Amino acid sequence: VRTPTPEDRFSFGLWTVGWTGRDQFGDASRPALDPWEYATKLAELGAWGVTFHDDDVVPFGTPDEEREAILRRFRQATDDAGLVIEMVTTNTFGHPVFKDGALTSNDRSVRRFALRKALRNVDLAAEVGANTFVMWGGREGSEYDGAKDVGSALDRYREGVDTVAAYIKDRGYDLRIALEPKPNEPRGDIFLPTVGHALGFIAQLEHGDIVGLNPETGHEQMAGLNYTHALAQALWSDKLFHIDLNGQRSIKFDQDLVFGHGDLLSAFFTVDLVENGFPNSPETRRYTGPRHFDYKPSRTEGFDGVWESARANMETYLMLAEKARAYRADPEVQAAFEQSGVFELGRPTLNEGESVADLLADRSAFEDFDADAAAEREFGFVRLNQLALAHLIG
Ligand code: 3MF
Ligand code: MG
Ligand code: MG
Ligand code: MG
Repeated sequence: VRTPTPEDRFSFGLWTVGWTGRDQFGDASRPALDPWEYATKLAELGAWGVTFHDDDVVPFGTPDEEREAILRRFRQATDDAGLVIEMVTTNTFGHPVFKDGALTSNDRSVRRFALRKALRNVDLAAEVGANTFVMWGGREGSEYDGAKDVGSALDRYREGVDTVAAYIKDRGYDLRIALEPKPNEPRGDIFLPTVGHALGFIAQLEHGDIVGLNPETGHEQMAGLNYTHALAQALWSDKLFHIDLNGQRSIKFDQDLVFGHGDLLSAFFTVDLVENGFPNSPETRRYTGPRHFDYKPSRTEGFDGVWESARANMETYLMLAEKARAYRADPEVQAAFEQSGVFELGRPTLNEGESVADLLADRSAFEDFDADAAAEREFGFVRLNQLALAHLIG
């Protein structure tokens, strides 16, 4: 597989390679490097961009002057390495002040603090040239149903996101918000648990036009859902602003494995969608954002393993992209699409200009329709899937 180049637009969160291995049950298994060291190394590996939480670069509570100095040093390093800072996000989950949430904490003073933290970070995001501002509300949620007025919590969530969006517009920043759904962990239940919930929420916003989604592979799969379908619906809704690629093996804790190290066939179809678009509308509905990884180098790995795992994400993606291209171009696959009705689904159900009255008058559609005969159609989906599998492992 070729080495990744900036044209591939691979990007990584600093907190991915920067994870020191501290988990619920154990201490760090690796030391922490300085943020600029991670950035430089990622560029060497062929990454195009980096992303970060405010606190990944400037530790929580750092005085302003020191903050400026750290940010200058970091930006010097990314500039020198030719890295783009494509997305910035806010840590509203780490400090214990956020233990009951940030924008939806029952404590109003915490909500105001969280908003200020996010707004300050919006300024930073614009300053470093990011186009996307991800909001992952990891602590927005509850363990006990009686402890949260969910109606009020959603009011406050809307108030918070709308305030941030209004601020972005007011300042004229070239920035869009991407909400990141997750069903649980660290809260027992997190608000906006899936892409579908988040789309419903966005529809209730005043400034929803600049609010979209950052779906993560593992987050949808933790809920037993189909990540590729989640991307597809977000894309269909013009809300696929950003993606977090990683690997997850079924419904369990958030594993953050390397992309492809979870459900590989699903990863193949994810890449197929991102690279090739919908079979019936490949040009018009397309994801054009970065190929962003949000994974964790396993706790068993030292720094060799950290860099190897970062490389593995990109390598997997490139291998799958190659295979997905061959899959779509394969005449046998195209024939199987035809037989399967994949193209037929692209055709509107009603004829052009046909009214409901026309449909009701069409006896062939109902009265004379031979349901039993139609039921005999073979779709050939298994063969189609086997062709995908053959491309994947062949
Ligand atoms: C947690 C996550 C987060 C978000 C990040 C926003 C720490 O499961 O996925 O990573 O991705 O906060 O980008
Ligand atoms: Mg995650
Ligand atoms: Mg995850
Ligand atoms: Mg994520």
